[in-house]
Amino acid sequence: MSVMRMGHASLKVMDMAAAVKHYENVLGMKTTMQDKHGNVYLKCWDEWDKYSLVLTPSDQAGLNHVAFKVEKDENLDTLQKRVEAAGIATQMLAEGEMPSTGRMLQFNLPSGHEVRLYAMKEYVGTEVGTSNPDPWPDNIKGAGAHWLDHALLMCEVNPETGVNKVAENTRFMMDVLDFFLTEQILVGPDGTMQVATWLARTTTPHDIAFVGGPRMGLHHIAFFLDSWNDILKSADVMAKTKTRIDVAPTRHGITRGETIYFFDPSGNRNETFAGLGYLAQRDRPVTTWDESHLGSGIFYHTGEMVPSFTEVYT
Ligand code: M3P
Ligand code: FE
Repeated sequence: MSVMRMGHASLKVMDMAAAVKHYENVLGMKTTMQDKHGNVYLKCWDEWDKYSLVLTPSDQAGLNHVAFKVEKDENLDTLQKRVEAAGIATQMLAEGEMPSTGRMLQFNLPSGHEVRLYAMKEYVGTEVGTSNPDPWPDNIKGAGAHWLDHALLMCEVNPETGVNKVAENTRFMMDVLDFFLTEQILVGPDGTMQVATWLARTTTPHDIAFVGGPRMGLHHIAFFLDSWNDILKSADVMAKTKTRIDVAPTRHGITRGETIYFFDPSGNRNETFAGLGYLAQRDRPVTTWDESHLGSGIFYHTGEMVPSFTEVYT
């Protein structure tokens, strides 16, 4: 066991006050720390480490990096050798480079997205604690997201030039970081072009996903909710707070997740995602969606793709 789960996402935002208000009031996160560079750190009520989201001031939206937590500090040395052996340059960032966080192994995926792996982050505990806890705390705000669940990264895919960063990333995540593939979309004349993949290290259907597009970027970060009812309530919260909704509550065929997509004030897409979907086991057969079932894979109810959904991203 080395990579355990997604640890945090670091996002660029253009208006820090508006962004903090969004993540606090709509998602229900709490600010746990700010640093001298103006970065703000937040966590969800059911998370025990100091932060799962870092907001950094910028003149544009987008992703700085995604980070995964590994089980032991020594895993970082083993993984550094494996990543380098795969032909990818790495850097070991010293402890404290990010506050309350141990050393981090930094590198870029074949798609160009920056990834960081770390083993240590300051433990602060969940809002209900570990001693005879209640099922939820009294001070829940907004959607009351439990935890940061997954990220979906857009990767360059160009059938004309043969560039397929979805396939390259997927191979890397499986061969080097020991992720397993749960679902994929295969298209093209002979149905072999891998244009989207869902991969896991935990027992949920995905911890990271890659979808092909004209350029690399961030499609969304997703937060976990318990149930369909919580998804509908989160839509109410979005209406009340005038949050821009991208896709109204529906279900994914892929992963079986119940979902709603919306934007933070800078235009970074968020998702609230409910339900386990299924228990993802390492020996589970890979689910494949073909080109003619793409629509229902993504939006199961209508079975239709929404063009802006894959065209608009940061
Ligand atoms: C999810 C998910 C796209 C599909 C998205 C699916 C961008 O977000 O959580 O399964 O096509
Ligand atoms: Fe998602």
